[in-house]
Amino acid sequence: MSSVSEGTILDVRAIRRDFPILTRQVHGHPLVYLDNAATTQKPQAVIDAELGFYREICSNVHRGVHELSGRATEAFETARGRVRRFLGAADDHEIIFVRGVTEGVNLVAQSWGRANVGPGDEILITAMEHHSNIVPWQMLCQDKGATLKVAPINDAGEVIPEAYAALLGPKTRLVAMVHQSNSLGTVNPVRKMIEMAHVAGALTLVDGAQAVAHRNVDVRDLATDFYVMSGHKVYGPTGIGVLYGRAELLEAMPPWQGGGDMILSVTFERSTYNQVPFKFEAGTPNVAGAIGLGAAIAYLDQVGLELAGAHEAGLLSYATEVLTAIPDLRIIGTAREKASVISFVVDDIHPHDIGTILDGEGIALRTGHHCTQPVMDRFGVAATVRASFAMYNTREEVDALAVGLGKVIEVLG
Ligand code: 7TS
Repeated sequence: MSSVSEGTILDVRAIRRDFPILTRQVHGHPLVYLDNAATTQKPQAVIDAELGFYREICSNVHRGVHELSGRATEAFETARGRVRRFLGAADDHEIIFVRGVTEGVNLVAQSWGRANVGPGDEILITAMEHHSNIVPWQMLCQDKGATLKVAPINDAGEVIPEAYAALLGPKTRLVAMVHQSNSLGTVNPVRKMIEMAHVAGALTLVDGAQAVAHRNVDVRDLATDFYVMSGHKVYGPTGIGVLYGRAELLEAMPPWQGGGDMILSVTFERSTYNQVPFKFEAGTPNVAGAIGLGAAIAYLDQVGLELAGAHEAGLLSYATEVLTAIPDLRIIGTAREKASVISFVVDDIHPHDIGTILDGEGIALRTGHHCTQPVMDRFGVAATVRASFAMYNTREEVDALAVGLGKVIEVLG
């Protein structure tokens, strides 16, 4: 790995050299990758870690006595330890490997939820949740006769504190909240929101899909009961993610999926279950993915998330300044606390047309509802164009976006 961050400024050029894909051309132009909220690119260290598993130690985990299985198990559990430190959890047993945020939320809704939520109970979410932090709760509430409550947001895209407080009550069993919105960029005051939820007697789940790539997260400092993240948004592989849960909650929760590795003993009459985290990891896990995620975390440790976050904050304010100067462009999401995402619409031009023309210039960004349809409804738009930044992006790429938008407006405006 060539990148080293010295002092207080990120060495972006060195970092870019660590990401092989960034040198490729798209439609005859250098790739300008601004779709990091959908997924980030992978450094060579992560690619090597996945490849290394398949080339050197490929085998199943927790079951073989042979050398390769022992090595694979050790690498898999080392990755779990890295995730534990990354999230500030107390114990490796509190780290459950899942496919990603979507699976993590579904696990909590189906396991904890089905055991603890009943008729008349309430689950509270915010109006800026990703569909993966809405639909699993909706399904649970429908099954159990519970009610889904939604904390509204203001015109800037911030949760309205008084409304949030008013919705918390003795019936609230759990509050599920996004740490950082993928479509607005809003960073929620989750520490305060968690504290308020606990005072009301509710548990909390934080969707950290976006947040963990841009800031240091400490689940014990936040005092959250559950925290979920996806590996692929934090420079790691796809198909691997993490559910953090407080040990005593996880121990009390029933298993969700049944199968190999999650049991202690099985007869046709009954089965007994393994301890956490294995109780929640039925079947052969994504071993290579977990090892790749461990490598991504090691890479981030070396770069320093604080430096990366500061660099991205600089890009966001520069992009905000540049895009604000474009006539007829409206930024959706203007929260005071905002990170790495800029969503916008341009009068009378469909976001998909903007995305297609920009793609022709080698600029990759996302257009659509970003799996947050209620956010689109709240702002009265069907879709937005979204540029989202990672630590390897540059001001020159923001300039390229502005030039590209100039062309779009010339052609379609
Ligand atoms: N929560 C948030 C805040 C997200 O941004 C996403 C993915 C998810 C949950 C789901 O994560 P997954 O890894 O389980 O799919 N967001 C996006 C996006 O903004 N564009 O593509 C995926």
